[in-house]
Amino acid sequence: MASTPALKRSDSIADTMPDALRQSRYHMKKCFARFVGNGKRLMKPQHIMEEIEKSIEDGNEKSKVLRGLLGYILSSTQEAAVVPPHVAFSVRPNPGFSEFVKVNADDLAVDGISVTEYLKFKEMIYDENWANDENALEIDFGAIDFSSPRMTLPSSIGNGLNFILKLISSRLNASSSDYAKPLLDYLLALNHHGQNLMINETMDSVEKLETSLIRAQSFVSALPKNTPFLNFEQRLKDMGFEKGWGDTAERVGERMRTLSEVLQAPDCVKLESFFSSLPNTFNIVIFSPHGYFGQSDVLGLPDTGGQVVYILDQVRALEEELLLRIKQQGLAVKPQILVVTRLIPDSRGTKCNVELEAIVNTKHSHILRVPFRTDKGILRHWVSRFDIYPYLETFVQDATAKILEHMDCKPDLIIGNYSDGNLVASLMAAKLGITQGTIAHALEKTKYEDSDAKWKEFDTKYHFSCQFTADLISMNSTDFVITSTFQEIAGGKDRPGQYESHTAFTMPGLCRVVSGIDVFDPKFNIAAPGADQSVYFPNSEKQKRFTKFHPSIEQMVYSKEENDEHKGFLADKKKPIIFSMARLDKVKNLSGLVEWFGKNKRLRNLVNLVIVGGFFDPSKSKDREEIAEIIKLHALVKEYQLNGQFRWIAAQTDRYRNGELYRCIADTKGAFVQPALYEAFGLTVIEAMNCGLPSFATNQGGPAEIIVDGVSGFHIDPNNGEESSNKIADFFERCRADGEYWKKISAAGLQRIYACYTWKIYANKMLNMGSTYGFWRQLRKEPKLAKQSYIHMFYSLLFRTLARTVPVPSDGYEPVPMPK
Ligand code: UDP
Ligand code: LCN
Repeated sequence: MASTPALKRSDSIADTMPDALRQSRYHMKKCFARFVGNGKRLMKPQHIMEEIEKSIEDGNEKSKVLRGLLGYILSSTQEAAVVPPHVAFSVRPNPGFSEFVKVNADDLAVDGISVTEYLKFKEMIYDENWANDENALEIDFGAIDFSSPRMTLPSSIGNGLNFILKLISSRLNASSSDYAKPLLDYLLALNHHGQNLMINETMDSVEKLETSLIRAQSFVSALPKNTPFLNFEQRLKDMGFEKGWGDTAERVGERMRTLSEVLQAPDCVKLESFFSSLPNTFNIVIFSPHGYFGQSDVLGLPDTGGQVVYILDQVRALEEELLLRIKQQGLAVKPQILVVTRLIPDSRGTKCNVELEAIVNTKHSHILRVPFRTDKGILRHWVSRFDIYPYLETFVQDATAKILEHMDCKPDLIIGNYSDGNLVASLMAAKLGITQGTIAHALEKTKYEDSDAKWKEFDTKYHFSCQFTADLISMNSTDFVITSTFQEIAGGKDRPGQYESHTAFTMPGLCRVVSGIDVFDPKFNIAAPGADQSVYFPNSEKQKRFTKFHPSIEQMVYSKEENDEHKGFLADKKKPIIFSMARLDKVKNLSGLVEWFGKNKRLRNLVNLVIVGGFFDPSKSKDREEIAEIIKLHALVKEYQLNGQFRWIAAQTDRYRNGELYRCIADTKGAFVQPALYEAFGLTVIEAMNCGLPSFATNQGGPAEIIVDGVSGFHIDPNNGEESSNKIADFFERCRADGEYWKKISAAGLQRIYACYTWKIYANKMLNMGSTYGFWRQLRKEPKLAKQSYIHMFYSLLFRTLARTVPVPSDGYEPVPMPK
């Protein structure tokens, strides 16, 4: 078989395409005539393939063309903007790399074009005047960021921390002690509430630090290893050292040796160990303004899903790691983590109207809620995450005041979540000069086809103009970005990453982004979340099971009665259950799963289907997508006569019972199915796998990385229901034939989780990022300030104007309380 031709990185498309076209000139002339035959349009890969199918009738010829270099180029094409006589191609030969060429359909002449030229071609389709406007607004973060170091290897994408450690170590290595001066200054600035940590001002040169370290090491090494720091604190102070080195003589000695080595001959491992031991993080602010952010009775509400679960688990893991680090630093500091969210007076029975709430299973962490305020007063009710932009500027002002009051100092690290939280985090971090990290969970841009080029169509409903602008601001202002998977950054072979899709795009009539973000920027890091293993553990761990929930779960899944909690019934209780649980968003595709099940007789004979999501009366929902999905589900139940084989359970808010529900499904030897059209990460997938459930999850997005197909679970194609439902049916047939198969997949799923998806690994990575990027931003103060002013201009001139166009309700406010 002929091997697939691949382009070397040195081969440009513009160089190779003319030859490739020449080789199939006759067919290509026909193809290009078809491409341009319908006038201006944006062609997607499937359209390109359809046209090729139609143009080359002879099957042999067609496969010859498609097997060759030309086929490779066309199959790497993301889209093509047709503006007769030209077709402009955006080709993505590898994740993170794009190239642009234009082909003249008349003579097949090929020219390489710049990203700006490509975007202009695209704009010609939607808004010709804008495309031709020489002064159209062009955004180019690359131009302002030209001096920032970049990684080059695709394999290093998402491993930015390592790259930064290498850069720091090469700077420190550059022999002259000038290079170590910033490190000395950084250590001198470390303090807690004004009290010096690590070293004091007597340590006024790098040489002095080096010699003092040698003296101090020789002193501590003579002490018994377990001698508490307090016993020799004064002696170290006399040598210029302060608290923070360690709790025992042994640890202090080790850490001093590490710093000596770092000053002498730094490398990444030593540097990481050094930064992870520094007492520089005690107070963390985590922003998550939208949704109902609470600890109980909130999950399953619109906009309130995995992000809340993620943050609460993250806080617990971070606090645990901080407490351990602080103890080992020999300090008695209480760390504070504040999750800052919106206070919603109309809280629908949740605690979202309470200002301060301690976080369960933590010692010092809280949720702080700050209301949305406008000149009409305090907004009482929930607003969709898509409509949230007009409130954010005032929110950040009010929240900053409350945070400083609560913490009694500036935080050391600010983390944002999702577009709204990241924007707020950027504004606060810039104002106070604090290290910032961002987490998107999901960027909306890739979820909706052509959401950028067709932004005008979407804007009244989704306000993507605000959202994408906000995302660009925070991606560019943050010091580091935490992602859950590689694909979130740079996608896979066929699909660009969520961040990658912000590299270059256009919103005709608004702005042309020629350089939005670079996926080779070392700010990107992958740190995957876990699931709380005290809640989600295997069904085989019988003694730990939450048996008290069994009667209510039995009722919820199997009772014949229909009420506000469940609809439909399961006639045959012996069948395994395939189970899914999600918010009732369109993209979650629960209705797709119900339809696949309805259509697949073989699957219906093998298993029952149970889903958890939304509720049954559309008039009770305020969420546009949820209403449409509810209506669709009712229609599908009727159309496919699902009664007796399908149970629909309303959204569930108790995670302990949910954990037990997954396990009860596993008891039936069932499976979990995650059918989303696109899933950024997919916490339900790791929850199910933790409970020992074999899982089938969408190949579109994060789950494709979580599961190794056929080993620790299965990938399914949400756009091919027939294939997916057959894959599930095959599994259950195989389980019938082979009693061990179910157990094998279940065990491999658990193995995968324990190796890669735990909160302990996450917390350690994240605190190391906070510490290292905190130092890195000091090293790059000037370029950072320059970029900050560009971002500020972008915010003031564009974002603010756009946010003002989002309607705010005319009523539903309460008065702002008088200051105390
Ligand atoms: N969830 C829940 N009840 C529901 C639906 C979802 O408790 O009715 C929980 C689910 O267990 C998971 C989270 O919400 O912890 C959903 O996270 P995921 O990452 O799967 O999706 P997201 O909603 O964040 O898009
Ligand atoms: C948002 C999503 O859409 C999910 O895919 C993630 O699992 C969740 O946030 C937590 O990060």
